[in-house]
Amino acid sequence: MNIAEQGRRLENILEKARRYEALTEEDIVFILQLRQGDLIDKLFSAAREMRGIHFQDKIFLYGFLYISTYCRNNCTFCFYRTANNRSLRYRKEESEVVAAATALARSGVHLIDLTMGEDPELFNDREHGFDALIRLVRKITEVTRLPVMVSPGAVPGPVLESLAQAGAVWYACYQETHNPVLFERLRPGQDYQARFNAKLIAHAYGLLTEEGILVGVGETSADIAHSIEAMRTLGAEQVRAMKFVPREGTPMEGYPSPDPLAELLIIAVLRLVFPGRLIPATLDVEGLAGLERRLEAGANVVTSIVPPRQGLAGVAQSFLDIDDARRTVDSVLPVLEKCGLKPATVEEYQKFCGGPGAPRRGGPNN
Ligand code: SAM
Ligand code: MD0
Ligand code: SF4
Repeated sequence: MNIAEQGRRLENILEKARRYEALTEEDIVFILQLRQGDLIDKLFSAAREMRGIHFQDKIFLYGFLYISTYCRNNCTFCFYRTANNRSLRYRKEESEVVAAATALARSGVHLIDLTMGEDPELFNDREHGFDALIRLVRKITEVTRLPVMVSPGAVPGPVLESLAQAGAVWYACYQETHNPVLFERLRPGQDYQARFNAKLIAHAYGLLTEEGILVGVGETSADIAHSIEAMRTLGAEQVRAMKFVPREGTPMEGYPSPDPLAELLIIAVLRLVFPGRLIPATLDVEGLAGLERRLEAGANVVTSIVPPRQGLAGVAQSFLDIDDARRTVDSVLPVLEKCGLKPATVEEYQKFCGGPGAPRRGGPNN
């Protein structure tokens, strides 16, 4: 296809998206292979236009607390895999988590994300294994009065029910890929279907769900199109793409660092396909320096805001920008302003995720 034909093809796809028509697998694959600056600008501009229709200039800000870095699993991409003896390990006390969440809430975030490895202290097959997490969710909800997201891995159904009863609003659990063969390479020994089902069960208990894919781990463009279809089937209210960061001490340590454009193109496609859903711009991959690009590609949530100097780590990047306070609300605000955006109010966020006028869970795609 010559350049003029590519331009026409892209314009057709963007027009389809503006009419809320479903994009085909071929449309998505076509967008993912774009490498020409002016066409990519058109794509990102259409993604921002769709974001504006649904969210105006309002951006949501998520505080992130990695409360335990112990994990029973051996995901090949993850620094915190059980076999990595170079990984930093800690397990925060309830009082430390409450203090950090309070500081985040005061700083102006809209949500607190409690993330952890599949910590053997909780995943111990004992009846009350998850009680401490359930208590913590109740406490953080009470103290901060903000919606809480839990990212505890693939937990059993009854635990999801208890987390919902304790006040959790969101359950985040990323499949990474919807190609079961690639899944087995990334998450060896883990049950593909059980991980996916956990999100369906979470929905049934009234939790909102976040689904996500890892970018640059050997997937094809068709795999990505298939993941987008799976996100639609799931009805995930928040959908993410995150570039893989090779980490020391892991089997994927020497894997080539992926092309940064790939994540941005996927963010834009997600915005075209799911214009009214939440799409993160994470600080956890390229830190503050990577925020503007992600917002310009159509993201509308800044994630991985971490309180500095409290001994808290990131996931894909353990330390980047944390202790020099570049992953804070104050550091993010000038970037929003530069993009012509501003933070939403807490009330506006709560309207999206549970207050009166919120979209029905598992409801229409847009
Ligand atoms: N342990 C829970 C789980 O796996 O669902 C929750 C936390 S896990 C650390 C959160 C996500 O971080 C993973 O699902 C993966 O998408 C992302 N992640 C982990 N290591 C990464 C890396 N090296 N590069 C990019 N993303 C990574
Ligand atoms: C992020 N480091 O948003 C966080 C994490 C887990 N729910 C989120 C991957 O980038
Ligand atoms: Fe554990 Fe999550 Fe890392 Fe996998 S991605 S090793 S489950 S912390």
